[in-house]
Amino acid sequence: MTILERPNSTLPGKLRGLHLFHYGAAPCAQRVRFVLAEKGVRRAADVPWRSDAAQHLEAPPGSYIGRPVSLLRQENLTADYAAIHPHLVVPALVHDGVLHIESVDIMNYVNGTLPGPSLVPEGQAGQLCSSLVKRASELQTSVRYVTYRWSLGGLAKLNPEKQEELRRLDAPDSPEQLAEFYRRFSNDEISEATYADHVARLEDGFGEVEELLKEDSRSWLSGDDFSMADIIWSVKMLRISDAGYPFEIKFPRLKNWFDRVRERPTFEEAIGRDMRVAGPASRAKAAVQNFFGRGLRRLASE
Ligand SMILES: N[C@@H](CCC(=O)N[C@@H](CS)C(=O)NCC(=O)O)C(=O)O
Repeated sequence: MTILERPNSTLPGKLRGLHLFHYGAAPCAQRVRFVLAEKGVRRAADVPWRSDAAQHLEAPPGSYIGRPVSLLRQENLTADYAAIHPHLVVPALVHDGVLHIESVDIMNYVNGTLPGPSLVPEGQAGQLCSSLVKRASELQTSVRYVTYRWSLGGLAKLNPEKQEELRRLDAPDSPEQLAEFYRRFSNDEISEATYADHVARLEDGFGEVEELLKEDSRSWLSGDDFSMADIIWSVKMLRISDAGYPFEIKFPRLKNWFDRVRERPTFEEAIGRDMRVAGPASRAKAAVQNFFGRGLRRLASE
């Protein structure tokens, strides 16, 4: 469990109930929202993420307050947000004044602490679920590379002043090393071979899951019950699929499983409604890149 005992901001300490600092299209936040939805926690109206107005401090019982931090507008790369999350990423969850970071830890915390069906099965299925979650979270960095290269592109580049500001804001011991990533990305220092390597790593991971789905007629990734493994892999697949990767050709069983995940009302509640603009925009860009032979489809067919 990753708890920040003494955040630099006084805001988390003032919040009661559940508050989620998140972003609609961010897979790391989507997986936490998906867990919350599966646990039956309702989504109250969003409030501005910095707000400490009296009416925004207390989440109604059985609900969480969303505090969207726009990654598009780079609100995460600000001193105010660094005071909440020193690694400058979403999500962060506050529960009764206690600040939690790291999405997988948050998923486990929500699953273990709140009532509702457990999203980690018992026994062998539970072990499989945990190893699938671990494998997916190891691939998070590769998702970042693919997203920046094929979905965000020039939009996400920072000018030299902003790069320097970010270098000062980022915690030197941050496991994300976001300032360094942005510096290399913004100055075109990441080679095409590096990007291709991250695509290959993701393909290895998706290939393992495809094999698992070949084994028997399992309903969900870890067995009969929908679990944390389905949540983490489906949001990863959504991101890479929207970036133009042809899952239907390369991994048809995964595509089939994913279509079933999407049918869950909790998927719509946690993810679908946030992706009404971002999803089509990302897919349109991916389609153009694929049309001109510069998209993920080219790497997939090699
Ligand atoms: N290890 C972190 C990683 C979180 C992360 O990478 N979040 C991404 C969104 S999925 C982010 O906020 N990126 C900020 C940026 O790219 O500027 C976790 O799992 O919570």
